[in-house]
Amino acid sequence: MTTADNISISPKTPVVKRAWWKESSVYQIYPSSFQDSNGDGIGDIPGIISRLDYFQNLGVDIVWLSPILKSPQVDMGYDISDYYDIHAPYGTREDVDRLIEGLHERGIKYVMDLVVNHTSDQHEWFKQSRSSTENQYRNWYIWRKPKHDAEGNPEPPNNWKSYFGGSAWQLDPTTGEYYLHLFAREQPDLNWENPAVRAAVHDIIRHWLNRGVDGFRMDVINFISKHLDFPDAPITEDSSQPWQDGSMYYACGPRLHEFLGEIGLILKEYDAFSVGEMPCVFDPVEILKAVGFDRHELNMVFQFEIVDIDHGPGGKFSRRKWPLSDLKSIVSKWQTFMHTNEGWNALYLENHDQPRSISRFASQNPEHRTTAGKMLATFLGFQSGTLFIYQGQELGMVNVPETWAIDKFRDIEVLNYWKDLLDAHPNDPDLHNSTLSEIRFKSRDNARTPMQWDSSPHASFTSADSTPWISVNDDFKTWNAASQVTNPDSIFAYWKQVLRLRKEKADIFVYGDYTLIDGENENIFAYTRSFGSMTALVIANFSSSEGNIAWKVPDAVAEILESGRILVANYSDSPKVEAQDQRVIVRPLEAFVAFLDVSAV
Ligand code: TEU
Ligand code: CA
Repeated sequence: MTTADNISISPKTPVVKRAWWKESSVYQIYPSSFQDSNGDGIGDIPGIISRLDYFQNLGVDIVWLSPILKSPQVDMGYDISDYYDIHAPYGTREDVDRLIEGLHERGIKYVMDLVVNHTSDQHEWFKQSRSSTENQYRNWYIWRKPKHDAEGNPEPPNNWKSYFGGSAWQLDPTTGEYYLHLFAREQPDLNWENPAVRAAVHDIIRHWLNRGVDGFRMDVINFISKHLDFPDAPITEDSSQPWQDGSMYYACGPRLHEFLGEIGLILKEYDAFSVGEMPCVFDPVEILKAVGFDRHELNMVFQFEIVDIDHGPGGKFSRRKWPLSDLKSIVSKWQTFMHTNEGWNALYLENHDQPRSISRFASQNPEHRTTAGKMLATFLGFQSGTLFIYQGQELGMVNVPETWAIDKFRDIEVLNYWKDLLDAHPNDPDLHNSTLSEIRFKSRDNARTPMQWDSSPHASFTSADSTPWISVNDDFKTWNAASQVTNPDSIFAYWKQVLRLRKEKADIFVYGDYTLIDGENENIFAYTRSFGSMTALVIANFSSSEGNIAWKVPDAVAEILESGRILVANYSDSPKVEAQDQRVIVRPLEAFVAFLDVSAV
């Protein structure tokens, strides 16, 4: 079957092609919160260099750093003012050279965050662009004339909303025109229609590849091609809101694959790694256009269907209770589709934009926390795709404490959201309180608290007498790397095992196929991976409150449980199989992998 854009959708599974980037696991570092080396309370590159052995010990192949380039830090470095210089508090270009060298010495690759949908408003290109309609950089950004209301006041060219509140358009007084910014108004969107912009991006890519970078994570890369007529978005949200979701007109726009193809040519020359971030698209056919093996655009994409699963009717700061069967449909959809169609998945539950996975998908209750962290590692770590671990996830770090008031938060998204709420509802303490608890649950700052290295002051993220830019989580005395790295029962040790198994048994865990088992069960997520004579059964009980569950073992997997062996498990004694009536007693949050190779029996 063939659809538009020459994507062929295959009815049967081809043999999955091998590639080094499929067998790699990635560790994401949030530079400002990883390790401070000079006591200014901000993590930095020398700090990361001092922890190089930690990555090697964990067993990752690639380290990805969130942006470290020069930036006014309106959005924590996702607003770049110079693509060739380093944000001074993080270090220098020479520090980056040393970092790359240190990683390479340990056989680890370095992936850089490429933020080119937009720049900072302090970038020289934008300063020029806004200075006059005649400036040679004018057309590097997206400028439009105002609309006018009945009184003749200027209004934005359309009703698109920005991710960080208000309209996505900002009126610039110098020329009386609006520019587009899908994120903060200090993050103007580049005009990719302009070949000079694309050439400038290609130069940046080559520059860093030549300097030793091994690949890129590309920020909101599916937003770079917009519908140029800029239509109004349909009213899909609260209709009293003037600003609506315009993503249907800028996500995966008309020229996306042409632009990605140009970048892909450069990446191919260097055999570079690539993962694109693609919010707002849930159709795998759309994403296959970028990640199809022979398309030579991107290796893989972060899709958002899992991390958007609990967004309620009022957006991310409202809740939605989701049944496990929803998660099963989502996971199975992507697993099966990419496997059958020569695409590839990026596997993640956390990053710098998401709350902590234990708090969100399982239970951070102290009696369950370790089991929960290991359960999620099992659930995610044996799927098909390239595995991403976000700093602290390997330690079971959780969301910010319930005691955090709004003044503890640092993220522009949350602070703008809060300000808009106070403006709209100044005298509604109940609403303020309920919103604050949503913020504690979903805010991006949950992921941004400093790494918890040990039980010393500030968890040794920074020196005892300095103040971290954002508070360390209260639980650091118990929950830290020092207490876990040498403990064989820790979450850290468990992740290490998962990473090792993916390497040792790459045939099955990287290249094998995926089958969902018992899709209706609302507590237990079970799937198999198989390759040749090998089958692995992965069981993850998401429930912590149902007590023990007597799981009727489906016929398809009974043999694996009876004759196979356990590769990894999050309870210290083996799973309780009652062979006679084909039941397994699955304990709260229990997870394990049973493995059978029939050629070896
Ligand atoms: O995020 C893009 C994005 O759409 C979300 O993950 C975003 O954080 C979320 O919608 C807010 O609710 C990327 C970066 O990962 C993020 O840190 C940046 O703020 C954003 O792009 C702009 O560069
Ligand atoms: Ca520092």
